[in-house]
This record gives sequence, C-alpha cells and structure tokens, in this order.
Amino acid sequence: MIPVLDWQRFAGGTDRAGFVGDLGRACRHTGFFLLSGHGVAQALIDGVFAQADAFFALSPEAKAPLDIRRNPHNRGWVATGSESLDETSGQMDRKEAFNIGLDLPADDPRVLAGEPFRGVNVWPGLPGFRDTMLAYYDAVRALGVALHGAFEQELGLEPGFFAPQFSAPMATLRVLHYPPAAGGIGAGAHSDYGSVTLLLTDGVAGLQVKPRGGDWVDVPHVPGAFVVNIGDCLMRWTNDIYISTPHRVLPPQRQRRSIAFFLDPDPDSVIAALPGTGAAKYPPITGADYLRARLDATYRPEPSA
Ligand code: AKG
Repeated sequence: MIPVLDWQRFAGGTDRAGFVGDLGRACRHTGFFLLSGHGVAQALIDGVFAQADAFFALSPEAKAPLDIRRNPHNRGWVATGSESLDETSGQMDRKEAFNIGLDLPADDPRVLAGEPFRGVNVWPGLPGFRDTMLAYYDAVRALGVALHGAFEQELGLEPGFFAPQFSAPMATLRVLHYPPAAGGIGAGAHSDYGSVTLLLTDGVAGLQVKPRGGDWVDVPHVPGAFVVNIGDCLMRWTNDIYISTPHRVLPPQRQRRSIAFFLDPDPDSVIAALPGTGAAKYPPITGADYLRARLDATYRPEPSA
C-alpha cells in the first residue's frame, strides 16, 4: 500500500518514466511513499539524531528562552503539551520538538522588511548543532525541490515549473522526541500543511496512516528511506489530484525520535489550480497566507509567567 520508490531511477536517469508512473499512483492514492536511493549521507542523518538528543536532554529552563510561542516565525522549541495537531479533538500531543527555518542573517532585507516567515533562527548553545542542522536542511531542501521535478513530469507541467516557487521556501526542519507514554497520543491525527514532507524515524513504531475509507495502518520502517507524504498545500495546488492523508503517532512504548522536513513553497507563491487540473475548486491564496492560517490553529498560548 505504501510503495518504496528508488530515487535513482529518476535522478540517475535509469527509469524516469517508470519512476514517474509509480510516483503518480502513490500521490494520487494515499499520498504516501518511501524514498530510497536519495543520496543524503547516513553520517549526516546520524549527526542530526545525535544533536537532537543533546538538545532534548537539556533542562526545561535551558530550553524555555527558545520557546516557539515567543517566535513569530515558527522557529524554536515546542514544549510538551503546547501543540495539538488534531484540530478536532484539541488533545495535546505528548512530544517535544525543535523547529529550524530557512537560515537568513538578521540584516537580510526580507527579515528587516518583516516579510512573513522571514525570521532568524534561534539556536541552543550546543557545539556543532547549528552546522549539522543547516547541512541537513540544505541537503533535504535540495532533494524536496528535485522531487517537484518529478511531480512536474507526472502532472504534465512544463519542466522547471516549480523551481521559481521554491527559490527561498518556507521549509521547516523539525526534530521530534516522543517520551515513552502509556496513554494519550504522541502526535494527533492530522495532515501536513505544506507541499511535501520528508520524514526519517529511528525505527521505533508509532506512525500510522489512515487512507480514505480505510482504517489506521502502520507505516513500514525501511532503514535509511524517507517516508514522503503529500501535504495539504500541494493537494490544493493540484486541485485535489494528489492526496494528503491523515496520519498520527501513537504513544511509543519506548523513547522515539524522528526528523521531519516540511517543504512549503515561497511565501509569495500563488497556490492556484495547476494548469491541466480542471476547473479550480479553491480560490488562489499565497503560500504564506495558507501556512499562517494552518499554524494559527495548532498552538495553545504560552502560560503567563
Ligand atoms: C508531524 O510532525 O507532522 C508528524 O507527523 C511526525 C511523524 C513522526 O514523528 O513519525
């Protein structure tokens, strides 16, 4: 049900048409697939997990100044109990996380102008943390944008259609930590907000997906492969031809860690029904307005001190 696709068939040019056909079936049915052969170095992935472990081991007092609720640009520490991904139940997720966005200097004109989602990152004082995270961010951002080249081909769009929409994207790298828990929910049922998500897990079970008309099923773990899923923004962009599918994380029996990369388009990209997808079901919206509306529904305000 969730196929494993080897990126080398497309990127290496050995079977582009076959890859695109398999990709289209996955995107149009469950919106989930596993991506192997992606070329992101295992040493880099291991480094991200190690740095995330070091961050989550810090005391709550050390992490508090980085709280995402103090940050208008969706960056920083997501404390346990501050986020609810299930907008219907409002049940708080039993997880903590740390978000990193596109890394711009404080004197970047877009930052100075206060453009949406153009903030500076916040960092813990851990040696190597920033460099490791940014190296991974760049590698997976490049992979995610390249993946849109395959979407283009599958959707019959002109080559290069998507690249200008992802020139400085609102992409977010999020490392996640789920402590062992007997009840509650690790991450509530939700679909992702952006274009595409590339996820790595440490192999501890918990991630499930709920295909339309079906029941919850476990997402298989293939070591080294990304779990890739279509987000709501790309579903809207494709006029519902591609599908974003609800998923959740059950409370794990033992500590679980994952690394999510949410690729959203540029803030000023216009999300309007793509050519060839029929009569538009939704009005056009900018990438920034779409993401802001989705994030605003997700956070509980920080308690006053
Ligand atoms: C999310 O953060 O949107 C997730 O679905 C996380 C999935 C995971 O941790 O396996």
